[in-house]
Amino acid sequence: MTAPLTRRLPALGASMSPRAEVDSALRADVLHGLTMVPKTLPPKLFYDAAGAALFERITELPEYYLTRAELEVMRAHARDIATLAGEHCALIEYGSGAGIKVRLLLDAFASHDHPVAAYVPIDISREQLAEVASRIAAEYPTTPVHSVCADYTAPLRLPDLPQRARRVAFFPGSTIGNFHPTEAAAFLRRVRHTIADDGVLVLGVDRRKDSSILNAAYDDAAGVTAEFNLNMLRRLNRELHADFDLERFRHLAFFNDTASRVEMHLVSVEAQVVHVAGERVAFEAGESIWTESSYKYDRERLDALVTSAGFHITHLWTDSAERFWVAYLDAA
Ligand code: AVJ
Repeated sequence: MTAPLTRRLPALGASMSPRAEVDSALRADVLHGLTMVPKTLPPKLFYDAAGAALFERITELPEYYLTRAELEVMRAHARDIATLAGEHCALIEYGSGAGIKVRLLLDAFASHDHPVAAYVPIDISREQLAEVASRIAAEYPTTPVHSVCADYTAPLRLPDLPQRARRVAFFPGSTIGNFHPTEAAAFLRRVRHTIADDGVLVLGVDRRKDSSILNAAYDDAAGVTAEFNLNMLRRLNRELHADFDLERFRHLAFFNDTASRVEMHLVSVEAQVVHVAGERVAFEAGESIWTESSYKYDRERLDALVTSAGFHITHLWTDSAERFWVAYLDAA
């Protein structure tokens, strides 16, 4: 993996790494995944500019309750979080996306008369990150913003933060669900290391629930999630000179109860050969590319996860329909 790419605002539009470097990492990830059994592509590849925009549309779908449920919890408890975390905090957000949720926290800290000493948004979607970081820097002029365009599934280096600032990590959206539980624990251990002994983690987690609700959330009637899934192939066609025919793959999403995860796949509707970055990739009829897992947590699984990563749940909030959790975690 390449080194983390950091910069200070307002260096908008500055290229953070040579294009060729990015492409070779993408090529390696994709060819590695497509030679595995079963074929797999990592969900981080969803988020090119078109994919980030499609995900924003998903968050507004009637079936996709996650974002609304989490916002409900954040609106109810952002002030509690700011009170608990206290003064002189550096806020580090893993996956800043459209930058909506963090405003609730930034506002809550500001209304307690102790605005955060720094905000570090980390995201893989370069265009969206640049836009969000510059807007937040403009709206919160006393808060230095240091954006980091990086894949946080790999170890990354963060910019220097204000001395003595308490580190508050924010990992919203239930993106933790994209990791296999073993990897989720390894990731949270890295976060635990980053925030140090006096740090905090605010974690958004989707709760395990009836499969009919989950299946609808990941296979919406309007077909936006299907479009989001297929967009990964469109991206590979463009960036890796691949020749996926989007008419010959279909979106599949279902809750796997045994593993407690929603799986998303792209299923080849017939036997075919696709070319990707100069390599041949053969598909049998019905064979799929596994593009995402979204693990769903019950209390037992959540406790096991956070405990194994060296955290302790001090507060656990949910929405009125009890679909989603926001956990406030201390270093154990
Ligand atoms: C952004 C990873 C939380 O898993 O629910 C939405 C992505 N995939 N619909 C999720 C997603 C399909 C989303 N996360």
